[in-house]
Amino acid sequence: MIQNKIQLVIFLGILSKASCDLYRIVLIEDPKTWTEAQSYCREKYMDLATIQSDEDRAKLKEAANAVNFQSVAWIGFYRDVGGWSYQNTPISYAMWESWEPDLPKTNEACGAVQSNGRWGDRGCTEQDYFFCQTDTQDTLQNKFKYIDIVMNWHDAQIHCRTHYVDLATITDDTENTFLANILSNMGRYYAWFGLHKNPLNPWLWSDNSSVLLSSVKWESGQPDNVNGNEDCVKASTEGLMADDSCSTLLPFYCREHRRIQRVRFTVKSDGDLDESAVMEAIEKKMKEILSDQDMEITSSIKWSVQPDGEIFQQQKTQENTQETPCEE
Ligand SMILES: [Ca+2]
Ligand SMILES: [Ca+2]
Repeated sequence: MIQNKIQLVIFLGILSKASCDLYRIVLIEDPKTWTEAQSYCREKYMDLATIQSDEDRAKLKEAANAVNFQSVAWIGFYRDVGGWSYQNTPISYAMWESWEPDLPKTNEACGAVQSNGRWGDRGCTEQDYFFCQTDTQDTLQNKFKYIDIVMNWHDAQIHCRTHYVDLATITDDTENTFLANILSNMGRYYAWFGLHKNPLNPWLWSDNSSVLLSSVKWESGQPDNVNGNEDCVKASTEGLMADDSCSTLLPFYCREHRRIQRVRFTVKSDGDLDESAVMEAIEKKMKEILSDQDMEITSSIKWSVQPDGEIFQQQKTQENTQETPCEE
């Protein structure tokens, strides 16, 4: 007698595949300094939260409301205190006077070299003599030009760019001493050089995302730097920001990234579906998809059981299901 066994054939195909990056803002209520909070977020999540859009503010509010939090907490925004540069190239050599730079209350500051060889930050509208730099590198005498006329920093820069290359860049002790000696020989105290703190971008995000100053929402009257060292930023539950001392202990918001990969499978079978066989086939396929993206399943797969007790539902009609991939 021939045994007539029904062979179950399962065909598994991918109907659609879409991935999207989602994020969530998490409130950590344990108070920390800004730097401690940053380390914590970087270790457990992605970074301190970036609050730059209405969506960010809504997610921040959601995180606060979830635990009925009504106070202020750190976010990933801070003042660029080390932002001294030559034409936006950060300085690698500095010879500040011991109490300088001391202009925390202004966002605009320009650098001057003094006859004692030390540097000071000065209001850019001060009138000072200045040093230009030429395109000749052979000797220090040829490389630098002392201009014995007083101008504000910006006019001095225009003068140097018009007649030479730019305001001077001081890169080591030899150059610094050379310029200081010129000043003391001339009986002058200050001279501008190319050192400048960029006034357009004094604030940075912890995660290095670009700062769109137009989308940054401050509390009214902030930032005021009232303590002179308010280089870190906290936010209200509405996402309105204020500067505060970085050593203040505050709760904080972290940003968490989540990647959602949505894959729709089509399963065809010539018999009744054997759920466990389909599950096994889907699991295999998912591993293939993830390994294509250098990812792996780190925990076991969970299956949602539908109200009728089944995991899979037979699709009777071919619907045109246009899903938005990022909806959870
Ligand atoms: Ca100063
Ligand atoms: Ca403040």
